[in-house]
Amino acid sequence: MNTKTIDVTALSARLDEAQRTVTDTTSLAASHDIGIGVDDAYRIQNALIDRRLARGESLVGVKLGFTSRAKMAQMGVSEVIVGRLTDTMRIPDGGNVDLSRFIHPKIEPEIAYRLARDVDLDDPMGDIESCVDAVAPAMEIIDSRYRDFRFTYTDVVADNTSAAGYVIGPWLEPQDVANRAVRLDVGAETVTGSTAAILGNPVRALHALLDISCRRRIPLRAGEVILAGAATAAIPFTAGTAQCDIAGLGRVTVKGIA
Ligand code: OOG
Ligand code: MG
Repeated sequence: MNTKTIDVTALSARLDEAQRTVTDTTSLAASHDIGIGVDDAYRIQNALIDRRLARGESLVGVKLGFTSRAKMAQMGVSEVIVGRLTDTMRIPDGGNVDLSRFIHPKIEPEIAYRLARDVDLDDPMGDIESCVDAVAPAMEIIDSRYRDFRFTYTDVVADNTSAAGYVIGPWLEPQDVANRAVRLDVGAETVTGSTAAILGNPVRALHALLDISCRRRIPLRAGEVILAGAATAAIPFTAGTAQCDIAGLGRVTVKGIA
């Protein structure tokens, strides 16, 4: 019988330290002599979030990852993942962010939903769409704590899905956001795509989230934000303005300060 267990405390401390000291670390899987399963990875993520909450941060939402093929192909991971957003990750629309906070930040275009009501985690077939009261164009700053953004599926779950920052544009009435043109400009780099890349329709990200949240007991509370996952591959976030335009939803910007 294998009596070894994963040291959740030590592994979460390592990722927390990497984030706080802006120093990359190596794959947990590679440095662990026994496999880290998906359940373990979410336990490490929980412990990591608990450390942040103990320092006074508060939970403000959740994010999905790998809901588009562009992201799956870019990172070599093909299953939807969920991470948490805290208040210190929020950057106001049009605001500045100090890039020295991050190890090797990238930015990606997202759709944000807002919850008006708590979601019942005992009803995986529940109507999560009816809990949403607003939708907005958004961007996510991702900053893997792993060297060169190289990780396994369980590594990235443990690392709170590379979550590092987010910015949300003007909130609008809930609406069908399928097939909207997406454009992200960062300095001389531009990436274009469609919201259709997000599981065919970003609303499916809500259903995927409900399924994972019910299984993993990830609370979804009134007032929280949901990032549905990037529609395109991420691009390096260099100094200057990053701007995301989503047809019919409008624009969101953030300025990276070197
Ligand atoms: C993981 C985060 C993926 C998305 O929108 O697909 C993600 C990563 O790419 O480092 O946030
Ligand atoms: Mg993302």
